[in-house]
Amino acid sequence: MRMLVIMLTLAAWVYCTSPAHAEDLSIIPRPEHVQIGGGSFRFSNAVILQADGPEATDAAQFLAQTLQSGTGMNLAIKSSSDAASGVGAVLLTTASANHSLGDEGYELEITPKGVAIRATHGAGLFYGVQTLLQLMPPAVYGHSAPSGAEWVVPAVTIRDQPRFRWRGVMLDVSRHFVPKDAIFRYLDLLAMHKLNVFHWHLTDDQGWRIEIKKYPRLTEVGAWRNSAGFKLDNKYSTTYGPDGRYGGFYSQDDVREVVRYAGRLHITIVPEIEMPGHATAALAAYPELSTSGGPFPIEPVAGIFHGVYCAGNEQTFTFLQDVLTEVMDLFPSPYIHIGGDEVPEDSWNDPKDQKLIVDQKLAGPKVVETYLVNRISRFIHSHGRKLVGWDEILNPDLAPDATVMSWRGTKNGAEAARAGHDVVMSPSHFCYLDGEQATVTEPLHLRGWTMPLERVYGFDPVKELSPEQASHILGVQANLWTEYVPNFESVQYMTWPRAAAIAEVGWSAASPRDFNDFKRRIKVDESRLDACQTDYRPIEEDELQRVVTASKDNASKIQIEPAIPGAEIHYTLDGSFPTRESPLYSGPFEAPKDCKDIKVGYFRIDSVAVIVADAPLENGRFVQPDKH
Ligand code: TNX
Repeated sequence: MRMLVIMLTLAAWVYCTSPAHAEDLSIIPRPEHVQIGGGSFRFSNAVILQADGPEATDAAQFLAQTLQSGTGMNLAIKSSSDAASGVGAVLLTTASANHSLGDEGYELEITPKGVAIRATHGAGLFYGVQTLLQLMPPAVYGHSAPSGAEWVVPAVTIRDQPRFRWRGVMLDVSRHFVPKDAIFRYLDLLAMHKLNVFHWHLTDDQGWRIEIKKYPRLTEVGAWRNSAGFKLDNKYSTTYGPDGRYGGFYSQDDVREVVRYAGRLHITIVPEIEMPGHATAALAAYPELSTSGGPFPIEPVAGIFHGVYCAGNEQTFTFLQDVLTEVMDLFPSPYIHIGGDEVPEDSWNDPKDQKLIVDQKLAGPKVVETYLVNRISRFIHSHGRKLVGWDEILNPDLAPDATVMSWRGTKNGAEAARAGHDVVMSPSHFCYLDGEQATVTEPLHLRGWTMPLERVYGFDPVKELSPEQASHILGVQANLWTEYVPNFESVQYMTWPRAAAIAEVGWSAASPRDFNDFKRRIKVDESRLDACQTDYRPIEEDELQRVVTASKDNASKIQIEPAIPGAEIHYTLDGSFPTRESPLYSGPFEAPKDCKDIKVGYFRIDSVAVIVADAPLENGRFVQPDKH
């Protein structure tokens, strides 16, 4: 089915490669300035890529590799001094760029004779290449060229640069582990949408996911739990060790590979090592560093726990600094995230922390966390890096160069900016991708609130801030917590297309913001995601209102609409959550009279994203068709 959609989209594309209007292009995020020219430029093996230095060569190589795998074309790369310029050339250059383009901006000029991409830095050239690729048929992102496809781009001049320099997505790999190869694929898609920060949430109560040579028990003990957890059926999760336990971790070699890969995509990876709370998995391995002494299980459920590092114990600082030293050796990121969220207020009642409060004259328990954060901040700072933390770290005594990630609304971010801290806006009521994408027909989720595409798209990180405060807003970030996102397909489903909305919030000018136009472009983006074989939530499902009806010919029969193309339908009549083992729907049926509701699960064939809708029944009959 998906294949058919790709082919139809492709066919439509080939016949309209020369748009008359800028509004016909489908670039995400929307570029700053677009001027349509006349005619088009055709890619073929005869086209030469001319690069004028190492950064341009990197961008040219990325373009050549993408075209190679997507179209089968083999384009030669030449240094611009020895290549014949003119017809049939794609020029990539940092030499003649206009400096007002900034660090990440670019100019892309396409005429029937050739293509030029100009930027001041490699990142800009890379984004120029991404835009060029988005002007091609979406199949360019795939791995098998459809026969007869024409690789033609419209003549156009684009000048473009980002609104914010931090355009991030956070992925929680603690609650559910995402293997290294999947991380590569995830990064590819972030880069396609000009997102430039991958915040890797590597540790939490439910799992420690990064090898630390000095403390091997962190991954020997901390990376594994007895079940998939979160009361989920084990079969929805995919990463089990040889002994059958759930979990996994990245070796230091894995991390180096991922960091190198991200670097080529101009993505900074910001690692997060949670402290002082959300530390149960670490403390299961080293309970002597905790406030209570333990023992601790690797938590198999969601929540806020008392696995907290003891700030009154010097060994805690030795440990945390050793861990961060290895982390900073692995990650070149200027920012190191230390968590800092959701520390229970009564955490510091143990004798060592009580003594610390007296000795250091700390004004109450909340300041114990600040004491720990500021010591760690000094340590990170002395290594030439900056600390980032969730907004709970905000406190009058917080080290001035600490960056605050505002998740409990935007007001903490606004306050932090007023106090002179840099801020990343990531408020849960706009940016949390663990919220369901619609009110019906969505997978099991944690938040119990709805985070539809339109809401994410409508976010403005500097709304209601003074110019002075706004100058401290580094940018925006979407967060995907994975308590109920048990495998990589579900990660993709929850990420796309909402991360594309965050990309546009972070990159494109605040106005115009036209959601209908964004949806039109998302339809094309879906074809790109199809070509990448990436799951996502199709936007036409927004129009999905009613999935259960009484059948027309016999009102006593229940009829379930095949609302999601290609999905298997399973249902339950006892209120339980449908699984693939629940009865398979094969046509209208009569429900028992005592049955109160029907739950319908749409199971995509190619993933386990479960989509559930409810409908009330009375005397075994479906009663409110218009209210769903
Ligand atoms: C709060 S946001 C958390 C996470 C949970 C998330 C669930 C934040 C800094 N902490 O530990 O996974 O809610 O939405």
